[in-house]
Amino acid sequence: MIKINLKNLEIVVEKEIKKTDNLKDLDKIFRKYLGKKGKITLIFNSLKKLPVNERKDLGKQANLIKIEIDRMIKKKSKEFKKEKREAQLKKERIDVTRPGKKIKIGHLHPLTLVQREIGEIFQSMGFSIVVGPEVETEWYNFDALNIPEDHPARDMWDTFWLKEKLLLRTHTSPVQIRYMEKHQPPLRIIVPGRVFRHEATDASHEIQFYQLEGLVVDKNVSAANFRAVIEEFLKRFFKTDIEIRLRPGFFPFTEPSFEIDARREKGDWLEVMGAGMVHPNVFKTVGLNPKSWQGFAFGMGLDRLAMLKYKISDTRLFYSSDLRFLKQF
Ligand code: YSA
Repeated sequence: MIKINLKNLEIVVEKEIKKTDNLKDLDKIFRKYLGKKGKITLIFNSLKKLPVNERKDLGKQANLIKIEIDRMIKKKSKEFKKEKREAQLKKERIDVTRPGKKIKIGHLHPLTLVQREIGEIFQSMGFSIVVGPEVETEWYNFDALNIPEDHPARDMWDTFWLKEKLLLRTHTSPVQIRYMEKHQPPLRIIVPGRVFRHEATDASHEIQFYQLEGLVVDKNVSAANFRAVIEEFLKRFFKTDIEIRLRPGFFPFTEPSFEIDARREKGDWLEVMGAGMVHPNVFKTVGLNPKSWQGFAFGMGLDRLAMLKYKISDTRLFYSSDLRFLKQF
């Protein structure tokens, strides 16, 4: 006969269950007692060998303890499942009151800002904005501007040549020609855009940079008008005292020609634009009579103006894609 202290067994199982901290161990306990070869199952299996009176008694007790163990295991299992679900909920909890992640959006490049601001100033002075192609013909970039093939001024504007007399424009001046071919004076335009030069870079020179061309053609236009317009523009653009000086210069498409330097707070002079009175040959090229029309034109370096405005010491920073630089604007 199997001798088992059933009451004692119940206490032992209870302790075992208490000690477990996971479902897997709990399952082991189940199998140990109630599984196919479990201790309680074996008791049931042995019952038939017992005399009837003992059988009844033990069978009843074994049944009671089976029910009890089963209940304890189920209870513990429920606890485990609840704990697990709570932990999961805690982990996955969404706090709808938390501020969202801010999506970073960039901002305009300083050269774009400067180009737009300058555009607005000139528009308020009655200028229209016109654009032209970056890939230009040799004719518009040079010949039409009174710079024939053997002219030494071509050295000053070495560029990147493409196929079939096409090139990357060295300045925005070709748009003067393109515009005057199609429009009759009086006219007043500005032409912002990118230009290219095949030259060594340094703190004030890049191989690509931005210019803003200006052209005014009318019956009575003088260099004094040019100076007045430019001074007004610089005053509005810099909003601070800026010194300028006009130096005599040379451009084949203007006569006379000047170069304009600017500086602030007695710093170094920086050449910011070339300019002059439209050359008679340029008027003739576009079919205008130089005796009837006069004009002034200028081409300013936008990068240089931005350098002065924001006190930037090296023009190459504009094209460096360095966020530490760009984030300051
Ligand atoms: C002159 C007379 C006109 O009737 C009209 C326009 C002009 C300007 C002429 N087309 C021109 O390109 N002159 S320039 O070679 O002296 O350049 C004009 C300005 O561009 C310069 O004053 C300077 O501010 C800027 N610049 C020139 N080379 C540069 C540059 N900026 C950055 N990098 C370079 N490599």
